[in-house]
Amino acid sequence: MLGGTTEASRLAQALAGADVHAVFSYAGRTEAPVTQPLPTRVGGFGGVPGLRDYLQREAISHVIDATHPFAAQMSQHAVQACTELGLPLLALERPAWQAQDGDRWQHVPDLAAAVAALPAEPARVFLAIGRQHVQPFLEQARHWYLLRLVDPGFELPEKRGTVVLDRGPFSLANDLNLLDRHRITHVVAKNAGGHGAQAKLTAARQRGCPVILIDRPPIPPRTTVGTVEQALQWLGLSHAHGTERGV
Ligand code: 3Y8
Ligand code: NAP
Repeated sequence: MLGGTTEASRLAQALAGADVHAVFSYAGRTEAPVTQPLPTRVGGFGGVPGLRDYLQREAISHVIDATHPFAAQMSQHAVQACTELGLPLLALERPAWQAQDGDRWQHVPDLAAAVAALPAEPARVFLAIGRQHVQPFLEQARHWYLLRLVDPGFELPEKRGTVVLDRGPFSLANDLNLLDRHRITHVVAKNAGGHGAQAKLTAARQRGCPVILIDRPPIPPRTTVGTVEQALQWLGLSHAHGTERGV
């Protein structure tokens, strides 16, 4: 299984509990990822050819893509490799977040549109999208940024903002405190879905804070479920009994 999300961790628990022969895969983007209850591999496969060779060498019978909705390249590669090998592929993907009463969301299609959506007047922006795409926002020099990252090592220029280190899943109390302490006026987030990153949106609603929400990138069609239980059923483990399958 291709991991890296809260749902992937929950599925790993269920597979380990059912004695399924499975291996958990991380990309290796963080220094010390959460330990999983399954044999774990870390690092890229080497594109589609590398993934295809891995799946054949390890005699994998089923692939479950439980990566983040924004991990579009990994998901694309999984579709290609499994199609070429005729391997069953399932995506475990949480539904996108939907606005509720009180939400002040502006949906944008991508990162560039999120930068363009920032207000004309100086703002204090909680940029909750990780560290890969910060530069285009920093170039909007009138704004102050709060970054939340997993690992240390990313410094902001003086007076341009502050970095907090935290891994999540995050709590509402934590994120309300973050908005208040840093006097945040805007939140920028990916429409990740799920519960692990949702607290900042609930906090923004309670504070009447506008959110610029980035739509998910396109991913080719594949069989998709939204819950761990559905993934277990797909594996023929409706009540989590043992099986000879590999994942
Ligand atoms: C390496 C594994 C679990 C999984 C927990 C979820 C929840 C907490 C919220 C905010 C948003 C962000 C970021 C985020 C969340 C969960 C989940 C989720 C968002 C870890 C993890 C890995 C990563 C990679 C990391 C990215 C970054 C994105 C931070 C582990 C903790 C912003 C996405 O420093 C970097 O290079 C980090 C890169 C990809 C996005 C980016 O572009 O920077 N996730 N996150 C996975 C691997 O190597 O395969 O370290 O334990 C996993 C989790 N991150 O098991 O409980 O399920 O979504 N992750 C976003 O949603 O916008 C933080 O701060 O509110
Ligand atoms: P990505 O852009 O879709 O993938 C880039 C490359 O990283 C892939 O082609 C693959 O390398 C490698 N890779 C990605 N996920 C992998 C995995 N689970 N196991 C092995 N290799 C993997 O991916 P990303 O957006 O950087 O996400 C990386 C990881 O962080 C994923 O596990 C994802 O679930 C997690 N994550 C991402 C986000 C986010 O916002 N993007 C948020 C939370 C968690 P090769 O081509 O060499 O095989």
